[in-house]
Amino acid sequence: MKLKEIELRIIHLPLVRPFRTSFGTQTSRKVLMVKVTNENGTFGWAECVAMSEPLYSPEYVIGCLDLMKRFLIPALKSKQDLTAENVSTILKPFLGGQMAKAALETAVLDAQLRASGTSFATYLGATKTKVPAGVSVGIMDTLPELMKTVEGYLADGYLRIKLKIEPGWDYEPVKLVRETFGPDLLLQVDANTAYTRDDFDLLKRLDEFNLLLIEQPIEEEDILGHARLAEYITTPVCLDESIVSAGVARDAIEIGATSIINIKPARVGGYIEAVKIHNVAQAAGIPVWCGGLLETGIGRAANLALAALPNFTLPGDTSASARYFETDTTEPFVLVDGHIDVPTGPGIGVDPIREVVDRFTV
Ligand code: OSB
Ligand code: MG
Repeated sequence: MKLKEIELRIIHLPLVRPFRTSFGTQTSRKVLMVKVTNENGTFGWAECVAMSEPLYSPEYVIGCLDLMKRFLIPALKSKQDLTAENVSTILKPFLGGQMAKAALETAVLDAQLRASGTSFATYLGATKTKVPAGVSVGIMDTLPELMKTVEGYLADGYLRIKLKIEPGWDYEPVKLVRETFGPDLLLQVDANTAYTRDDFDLLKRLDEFNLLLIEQPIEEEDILGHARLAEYITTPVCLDESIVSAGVARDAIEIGATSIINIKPARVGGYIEAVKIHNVAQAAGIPVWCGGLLETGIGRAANLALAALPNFTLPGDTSASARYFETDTTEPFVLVDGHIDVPTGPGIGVDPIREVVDRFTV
């Protein structure tokens, strides 16, 4: 294909409740939306999941916008024979920018698949028609508030609870949730790099709660540190921030730093790289699950397709629209018996609601 036009817009959606992690509190979601249109008139949509500030990853919304406008889009626009499969090669000379690159690749892939009448699920190799949903629970001011929130999510039907932790909000909340909701609750924790190599004894105390996993306890560059921790504790270590490519995933698995992987397509440059990580992990007997970055329906639709691949054997952070937004950019994704249906239409299988997108555009 040859790109004719690219529309970039930033929308600003309020979150239904603040989401606090070890790196900060979010009360709203600024999303950079991308629409590509080809010379033959077919179009594709994607959202860039970078946050407003570079706190989870070095990328941030305005930085992505600048990177796209200045470097990435001109490179793609100059190609006569653009395909989703060659986007990453074309953009490779520009270092970093995985989230910006992922958004562009995904929009091109959406256009390509809409044109051929193929769904993301089929293209990526999905084997399921619905996926089990977990939910990520932020850090709260008080334990009663946490109990009420978890209780609400379990009543909604979520099949797995992930608690955000940080020093000072770890042993006690995890203990209380485990004791209150019982040994059968699928429970895991996510530290977003809040601990250090000096905290291994503290993290070992979590072993008694039979957690599914502990996600990214220490800093992202310290893969060897995670391997040491994995030897020291019984809770399986799961990397998120550290896994930026299939090559890093291969190495992290080999040195024993991760026995489960959280795959976020945007963190690794797109869905094509995400499938490579899925395959690397599968070959090594390492299960994966699909993470989230507070996506609106446009991003969520594609994540659900990815989460339907066979080695995604744990519930993901692919929650229902209502977990995040009063009004979503698409028809809302809903939970049915703790599962969300994988879209089946061409491309990502959903369309942005133009009126909503226009209303929230800043
Ligand atoms: O580490 O998984 C994470 C949200 C923003 C940034 C990082 C993370 C998260 C989540 C929420 O845990 C996942 C979601 O529900 O989209
Ligand atoms: Mg995480």
